[in-house]
Amino acid sequence: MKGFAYAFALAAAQLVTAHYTFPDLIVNNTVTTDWQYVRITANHYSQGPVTDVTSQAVRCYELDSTSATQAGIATVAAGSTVGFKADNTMGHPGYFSAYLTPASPAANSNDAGLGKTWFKIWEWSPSWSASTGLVFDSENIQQFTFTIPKNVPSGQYLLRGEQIALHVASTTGGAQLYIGCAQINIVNGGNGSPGPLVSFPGAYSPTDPGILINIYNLPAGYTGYQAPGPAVWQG
Ligand SMILES: *[C@@H]1O[C@H](CO)[C@@H](O)[C@H](O)[C@H]1NC(C)=O
Ligand SMILES: [Cu+2]
Repeated sequence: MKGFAYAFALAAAQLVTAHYTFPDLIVNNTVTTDWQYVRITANHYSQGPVTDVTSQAVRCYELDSTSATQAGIATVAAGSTVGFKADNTMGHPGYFSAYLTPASPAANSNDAGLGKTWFKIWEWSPSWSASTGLVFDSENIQQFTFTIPKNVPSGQYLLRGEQIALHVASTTGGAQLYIGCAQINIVNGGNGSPGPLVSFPGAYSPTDPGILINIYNLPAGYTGYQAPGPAVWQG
């Protein structure tokens, strides 16, 4: 009976912490419609995460080669606020970030973002103190927003939004990556030189301390969350 009750409680817990997708780009204070500008992802029914950070899926998690051409390209002003809305409350504790890559020849090209061309523009790490441990202020939100850097050059880009959920990240391949890539055309940009540049896959290793981590039992001498990937480009 004990085993049954445990299994039932576990199933119930998994129901209330359902998985999610990021189908909606937020632009000009408007939540756009599902997959209007975001490349439809392979998990659009299952909502399941990417768990292999070395896979091609870690880039944009597209359903197939038509995902790019079926989504539109949103015009976005540099310096404006954009974001992603999930199809569900994001019940898992995790780390959020956003990346851009120039997209050639256009944001809806399948070849966009294949090289070492991505730079991080925003992140939201859990805070930490010795008395509280890791604190995930971002838990249970349904959307996240951030600014397109003012100095980014105008042009076609992919905007990659991500949450790395860390609730079962204590074993290799346990972290759950939720990903969406919006196709955008940045206007009114500047003449900054974005960097450091990384590729997807390539930016993360399965053993990065921000990816392979037991958030409920931190190692001795822990001093705070170490975000995976490059530093945020300061514009
Ligand atoms: C956002 O607003 C700008 C003008 O400020 C406009 O050019 C652009 O088309 C708008 N983008 C979307 C996706 O509505
Ligand atoms: Cu999950």
